Amino acid sequence: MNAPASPAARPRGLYLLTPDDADTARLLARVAPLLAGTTWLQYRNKTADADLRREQAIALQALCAGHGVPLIINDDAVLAQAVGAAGVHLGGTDGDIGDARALLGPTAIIGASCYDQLANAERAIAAGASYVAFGAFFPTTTKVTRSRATPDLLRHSAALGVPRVAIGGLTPDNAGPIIAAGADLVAVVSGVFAAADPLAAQRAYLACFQDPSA
Ligand code: TZP
Ligand code: MG
Repeated sequence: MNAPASPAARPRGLYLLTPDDADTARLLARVAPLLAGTTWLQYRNKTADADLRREQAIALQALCAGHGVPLIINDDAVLAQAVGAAGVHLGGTDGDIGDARALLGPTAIIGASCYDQLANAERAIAAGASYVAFGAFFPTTTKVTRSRATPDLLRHSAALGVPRVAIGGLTPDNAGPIIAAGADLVAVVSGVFAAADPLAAQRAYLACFQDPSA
């Protein structure tokens, strides 16, 4: 059910970010059916306190390990290490990429928010990032965003040599041209978790990878 891997086996497909949900059992029940079609899962919760974040990260790590899906922790490399997650995602003010690499080791997946700037991506990769994220591509109510990335940024960043993630307001109706422009992974919160039928929404995103020009 996952999107097909590229010839170089670069990760490709749906990068699912968790919604803020204070009920851990409910969060797991929402995530579990989606893991078969998820390339990477990011634990992101902007409203939980430290104890709940730790509880949820531990539970998601166990769930993801059982499905062979890498779990990436948003914002917090120390939490990623504590729960044995596959990696961490860092925004511009979330801490140093080199420090995270030193903490998590050479095989960790370390992602960097690069907003709408190729130079941010080049710096992040030089510092040790293993993927870069550009966005927001479209308006979103999930996060207050201050940058608007474009398909041209994806076209002009093909030589970076690491997976490129597109994020922000992506839907099954607008993801195709973003994938066609070069996004390896489409990162999504509301398009899946706020959908009436999250599994059907997920299938619709994955169809965009089969035929990005559609
Ligand atoms: N970073 C840039 S936009 C965004 C994040 C975390 C929110 C993406 O959420 P949605 O609901 O897929 O637009
Ligand atoms: Mg952050």
